[in-house]
Parts: sequence; C-alpha cells; structure tokens
Amino acid sequence: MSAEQKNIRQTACNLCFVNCGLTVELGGEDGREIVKVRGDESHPTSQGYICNKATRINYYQNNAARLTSPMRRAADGTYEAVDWDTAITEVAERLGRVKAEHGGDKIFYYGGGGQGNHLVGASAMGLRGALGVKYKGNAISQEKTGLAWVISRMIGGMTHPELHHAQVVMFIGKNPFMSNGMDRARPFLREIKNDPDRTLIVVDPRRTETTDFADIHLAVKAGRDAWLMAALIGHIVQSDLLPMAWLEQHAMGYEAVIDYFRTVPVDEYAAFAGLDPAQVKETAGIIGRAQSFAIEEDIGIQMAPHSTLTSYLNHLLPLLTGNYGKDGTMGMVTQLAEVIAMHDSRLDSDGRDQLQTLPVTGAPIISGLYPGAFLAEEILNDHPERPRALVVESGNPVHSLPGANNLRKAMRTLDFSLVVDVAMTETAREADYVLPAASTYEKWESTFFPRNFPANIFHLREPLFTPTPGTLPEPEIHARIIEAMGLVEPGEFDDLRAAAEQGLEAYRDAFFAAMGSNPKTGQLLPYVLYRTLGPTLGEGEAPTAIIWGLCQVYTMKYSAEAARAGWTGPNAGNDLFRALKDSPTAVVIGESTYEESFSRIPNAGNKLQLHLPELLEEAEVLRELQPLMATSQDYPFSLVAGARRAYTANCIIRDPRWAKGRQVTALTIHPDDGEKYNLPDGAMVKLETDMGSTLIDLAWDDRMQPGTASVPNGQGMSFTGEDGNALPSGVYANELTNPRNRDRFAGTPFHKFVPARITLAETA
Ligand SMILES: Nc1nc2c(c(=O)[nH]1)N[C@H]1C(S)=C(S)[C@@H](COP(=O)(O)OP(=O)(O)OC[C@H]3O[C@@H](n4cnc5c(=O)[nH]c(N)nc54)[C@H](O)[C@@H]3O)O[C@H]1N2
Ligand SMILES: Nc1nc2c(c(=O)[nH]1)N[C@H]1C(S)=C(S)[C@@H](COP(=O)(O)OP(=O)(O)OC[C@H]3O[C@@H](n4cnc5c(=O)[nH]c(N)nc54)[C@H](O)[C@@H]3O)O[C@H]1N2
Ligand code: SF4
Ligand SMILES: [Mo]
Repeated sequence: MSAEQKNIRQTACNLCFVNCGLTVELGGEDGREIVKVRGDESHPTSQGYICNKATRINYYQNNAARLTSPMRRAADGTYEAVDWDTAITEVAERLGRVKAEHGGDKIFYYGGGGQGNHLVGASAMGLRGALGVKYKGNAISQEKTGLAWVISRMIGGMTHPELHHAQVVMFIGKNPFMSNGMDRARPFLREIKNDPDRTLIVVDPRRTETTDFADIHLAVKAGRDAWLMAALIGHIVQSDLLPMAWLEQHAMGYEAVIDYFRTVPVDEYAAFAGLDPAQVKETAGIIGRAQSFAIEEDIGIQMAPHSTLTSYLNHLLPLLTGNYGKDGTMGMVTQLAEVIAMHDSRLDSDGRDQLQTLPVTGAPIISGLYPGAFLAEEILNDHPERPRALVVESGNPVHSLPGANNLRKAMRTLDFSLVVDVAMTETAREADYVLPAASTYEKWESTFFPRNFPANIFHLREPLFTPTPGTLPEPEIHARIIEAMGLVEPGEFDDLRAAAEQGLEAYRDAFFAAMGSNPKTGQLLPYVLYRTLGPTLGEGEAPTAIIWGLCQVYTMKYSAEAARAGWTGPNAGNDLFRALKDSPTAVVIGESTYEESFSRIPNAGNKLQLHLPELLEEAEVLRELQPLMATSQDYPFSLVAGARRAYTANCIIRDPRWAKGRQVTALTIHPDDGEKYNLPDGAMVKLETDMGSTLIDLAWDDRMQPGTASVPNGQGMSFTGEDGNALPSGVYANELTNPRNRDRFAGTPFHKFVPARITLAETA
C-alpha cells in the first residue's frame, strides 16, 4: 500500500518537552487511532530518534477518560453534562460577576500548556486580557523559576548548552536516559561514552541509567549539591585555573565571587556532600582545563533543597571558566516565543532584585509567574485581597502541586472555578465547570520549547484528526467566553476581518494600524487574530492565527537571525508563517552567531553578571554545614516524590495500562535498608510523611543510595476502564508532599527530599 492509502502522517510527540518528530500511521475504527509510530527522519533536530514512550501515544489520544461534553457541578457534588451554549453563558456570567465584585486580579490563572501543546496558553492571553487577570502560574513556576531568575540576571537571555559538541559535559540532577530532556539523548550518551577525548560527569545520588554512561559519577548526598558545586568552584579558583583576561573582557562582578571562593573549605564541603575530596578536586581540574564545557541541570536539583542557590552555582561554574559563547559551550538562542520568559528584575542600589509578590502570602513572582506551592495558602484565608476564582487549563495542579488536599479544599472555597482539559482530572473534580478540549492531535498545535543554537526551529503541526464530537479547540472556547461576557462590540473588528480577506500582506498593514488606534486590539490580541485572520486561513486553521502574529514579531525583533535562515525583506513574517503552515516537520526560523551571544546581553557593556548578591550571601550559609532538609528518627528516609521512569509522562496519559514491565509503580529502596529495617523485596508497605500515608509495593534497587527512597512521578491518577472498573496506578505523590518545604527565593518545592517513614503494611 502507498503512504496515502495507509494514511501516514507527520506530527510530534507530546509526552516530553523534546517533542521529537514522529511519522505515524492512522488506522483502527474510523481511522481515529494512532496504530504505528516511528521517528521522523526529516525532523531537523530529532532526526528520526524516539524513545520507548512515543509508540504509546494512542493511550493519550483514545481512552475512557476523555471528556466529550461540558460538565457542571451540581449542589450534591456530582457532575451533569450540559450543552456548550449553556456552559459558555454560565461560565461567562460567573467570571463576569467575580470581576465586577472583586476585580479581575482576583481571578487566578494556572496552566496554559503541557509537554506538547502551547497554543492554549498563547490563546489564553486574550482571555486573561479580557478578564483583567494579573496572576498566573504553571508547571514552570514549580521547577524552573529559580533557574530563570539566575540566568535572566547573569546572562539576560535563554541559552542552549551545546551538549553534542562539548568536550566535557556535566548533568546535575538530570537522568536523560529516562527523562530525555535533550535532543537524541540515548545516541548522545552512547557517543560520549565511546569517545576517549570527551568526558561525561553526572551528579546524582542514585546510580542511574545515565550514570552508566558517565566517566565520572559524583554520587552526592541527596540535597547537598550546593556544597559539592561550591567545592568544585572553590578548587578551580584556588588552583588559579581561571581565564582572567576573558573574565575582564566579558564579565563583571567576578572579583567578589573569586574572593568568596578563595575561602571555601574545599575538602570539608566535598566530604559534607558525601564525596571523596580527591574525586571532587580531580573533577574540578578536568572542568577547569576543558577545551569546552557545557552543563545541563534539571529537577533533581531544581526541586531539591537550596535549589536556586544551586542553579546559581551551577551557572557560575561554566561562566567563571570562560565556557560561554564559543563552540561546545553555550550560545544565546532566539525563540518564536519564550516558555521561560526572561525575568525583568528591578535592582536596588546594592544590586538586589526587588521581586514583585502575591498580595496575601508575599510569594515571589519570577518571570511573571507565581509559585504554585503558594496557591492553596493564597486562597485559604480571609484576607480581602485573596483570589476568588481560578481558571485552570491544560494543567492538573491538584495532582501536580505539593499538598493536594490543601488545594482541593482551597478550590472548594472559591467563588468560582473552571477547568479546561481533555480528561476528567483530579483538578476537574474540584471545579464548578469543566470544558472539554479537543486533544493535542485534533487541532493545530505546537510548543515554544525549542531552544537550539546556532539554528533554532519551530514545529507547527497540523491535526491528525478532527475534534472528538463535543470538544472544541481552546481558542474557540476563549473566543466564546469573551463574546458571551459582552467584551467586544458586534462589528468592532470588521475592518481587520475585511483586510484579512485580501491576503496576509493587506492584513499586516491593517493590523499594525489597528494596534495603534484601538487599544483593545493589543489587550485581546490572540482573540482578535483568531476572529479576524483566523476564518480566512482555511478549515480548522484559525488557531494558527496567533502564530502569524508571533512570526511578525520574530522577524522584526530578530531580523538578522531570521534573515540568515532565509526570512528576509518586507514579507519575512508572512513568508515564515506560510512555511510553518506548509511544512509537515519543523522549520529553521533563525540562525544566531556566537558574537550575538555577547552583543545581545542586555547591559551597556554586554557583560555577563557573575555577582548576584542575594545568592552569594546565601552561599555563606553553607559554612555551617547544616543540611536545609534532614531526615530524623521518625522519618528516616529522604523520599524522591516523583522520579522519571520508562513509563511515566506527568499527567498526560491516565490509563495505567500504557506502561510495560514489572515494578513500574513500586517504591524503591536500597537492599541494605531493606535488611536494616526488615522491609523485604516485594512487600506491601506503608509510606508515611508529615502530610499523609499510602500503601505501595516495595522493590529493592541496588542503584539507590542508602537512606533514600523513590516513587515514580505521575502516578495515582484515577482511571476507570471500559468495563467500569477502576484501575490501580501507584502513589499519588502530592498527597504526601508539604507545600511549605520550598525554596526561599523561587518557592519551588523540595519534591526530591521528602522526609518519609516506611513500615510493613499490617496484614489484615
Ligand atoms: N519518562 C519521563 N520523561 C520525562 C517526564 C516524565 O514524566 N517521564 N517528564 C518531563 C519533565 S516535565 C521534566 S521536568 C523532566 C525532568 O527530568 P529529570 O530531572 O531528569 O528527571 P527526574 O527523574 O525527576 O530527576 C532526575 C534525577 O535527579 C536525581 N536526584 C534526586 N535527588 C537529587 C539531589 O538531591 N541532587 C541531585 N543532583 N540529583 C538528585 C534523581 O536520582 C534522578 O536521577 O523530564 C521530562 N521527561
Ligand atoms: N511530587 C511531584 N510533583 C510534580 C513533579 C514531580 O516530579 N513530583 N513534577 C513536576 C513537573 S516537572 C511538572 S512539568 C508538572 C506537570 O504537571 P502539570 O503542569 O499539571 O501538567 P501535565 O501533567 O502535563 O498535565 C497536563 C494536563 O493537560 C491535559 N491535556 C492534555 N492535552 C491537552 C490539550 O490539548 N488541551 C487541554 N486543555 N488539556 C490537555 C492533561 O489531561 C492533563 O490533565 O508536575 C510537577 N509535579
Ligand atoms: S524523548 Fe521520548 S517522550 Fe520525549 S518527545 Fe521524544 S519520543 Fe516523546
Ligand atoms: Mo517538568
């Protein structure tokens, strides 16, 4: 059969933020199933690579949890299906009432996209503008805001670590063999292992599938990375391995940093981090002498004690050693839109950032996001400024934020709550209204994740299927709510609509004129694009109108980079947009140079800022050799509440049958602990924290560090199979995590260090 007869299509995987290009075969009943999945060889960065998970995406697309009708909570707490017109009218009325009585800033927003779908968040800008929403949060603000704060201030732009080119690579709290989180993770690991001239260093308490490929495994004690990183920097400084002329030319603030690290007790810190000082010093020497060095950190430290301080130290290591803006280090990227927006700091005269905060709890707002760990606390009080409504889209915070039960309670005290999702999630079960979205494969989609260098890409994907009956793409949901609230006059944007009929060139001119003349154009931007340009784009293509807007901005803001990729001249934005729509795989949108990695640093001298006073002061705390989080006699284990395993994908796939293999959901501990505490391999155990307890199967795993325990992420979601029976799926980790255990700078939770007790379950 030919490809067409077989219905072979190109798309991307939505199970992690790498979004590998896929070639899929559609089939099954009505051709609505994804029956075969391969890597797409023509994708410019994934180049045919996929991991084990992509072949199972049909479990996301087709499953018994999919919603097919708007749902409204009745007084008795059950949900009844209502038609779209009723749902939109009532949702608009309820949101309008909160806005009128308390102000739009009391309507909080959470979510806006998962691992494979960011057009919901882009479109929601229009809804948020219409409602006057001021505070938004999402998964980024429980993992990467500490990092964002650090790199915004040190570098001022998003960077790409050149892992595939660097002579020495270091992963800190990242297990790419399982979690990917980089292009072509497994081929990369094989290549670097087989290359005698390159070195892979991995910092992880566990002997992971990634450390199997490492030349150096620094098996740090859980939660003590800050001491290890300080020791590494300390040794490099104290051995005079610094490129002083380079620092003078490209950096500022390094003198204070160097002074500080001259006095760091390297051996003591290394030992406190659980490591042999000789190994730490040898590693520091390798880094200090590397031809090129690149790092990538991930949630192993971003969700651990001292996370923001550790992110700072992690980035000092390459920057102090001159590993920036040259081959094999890191380069500054240009993106169509930023997932992690650069944080706009307001520095006082001492160079300290005066962070904006949430009105009730004073939680820090970084990169425009509030930390989700504060959400329940912000709501559960009688402060006049507390939030009164919550809109959640493409996020499952009751499952993914620490302290699930607090957030459940908080949602029930709000005046109004709305969830827009493809499935009846744990969060949806607490909401007043639930609106069913078309799935990621049933509408035009894309993500803003790509951050490649020198060439960056963007992949706008056409739908594989029409929307499941009863569902709508989010831009249509947003537009209907805005209109039902009476926020636009009939005919208000007719001129733009008429211009769109004449083609993209005429539309561009009319659009920029309207931006100047009607302030609502900007306030409701995605809505205006959707309703004026959208209808002229072809069947089902209206949601891509926002991408047209982003293409205009990108080709103007980064004209040199875009021109190098061929997007040049007065129609550059339109040409790029057409290319994105026409290409079944990712398209190169711009090419940057190393020179631009410096010239785009946003300060007068284009210099890297190495001195962040709050964090250098915080580093003083390390001298006391006191862990920030500790185990105790009551809670002797430090639990990793959510490790990436072969078959976990956040909350994206609810049907637990997608996972293959044994022990996919088990709690793991080291065999020595199993013997010490009399907890046999395979036993049913009780896992307890200060927030709750649960029963779970235990598995011994000699890769674990003694004293630590681990459960996979994304488990414990409710799922009822076709036969009406609920299927079990492991530990609901966030019923056990405490939202108060969070970073003092960014508010990111310590999911990697949850003090826990494990005992044999009582046999009834
Ligand atoms: N299979 C799979 N892949 C995924 C996802 C998924 O759900 N499943 N989710 C995606 C998402 S959203 C993300 S953010 C990434 C996360 O990707 P990763 O951060 O790589 O994943 P984790 O397994 O959570 O944590 C990484 C490592 O941190 C280690 N660790 C635990 N405590 C500490 C510590 O104190 N210090 C250090 N240095 N390390 C520590 C763990 O042993 C683990 O090996 O994965 C993405 N990829
Ligand atoms: N204890 C603990 N908690 C964690 C973690 C951990 O390791 N341990 N990991 C954290 C990390 S790194 C992350 S990234 C977060 C992830 O947690 P969340 O931010 O909650 O995101 P997802 O799990 O991606 O869930 C996305 C939701 O989007 C829905 N969805 C899928 N497709 C669509 C669509 O097209 N439209 C709409 N409207 N909805 C859709 C899914 O059904 C799902 O409910 O969890 C965090 N929470
Ligand atoms: S690495 Fe795996 S899960 Fe991530 S996008 Fe690629 S195939 Fe999907
Ligand atoms: Mo994440």
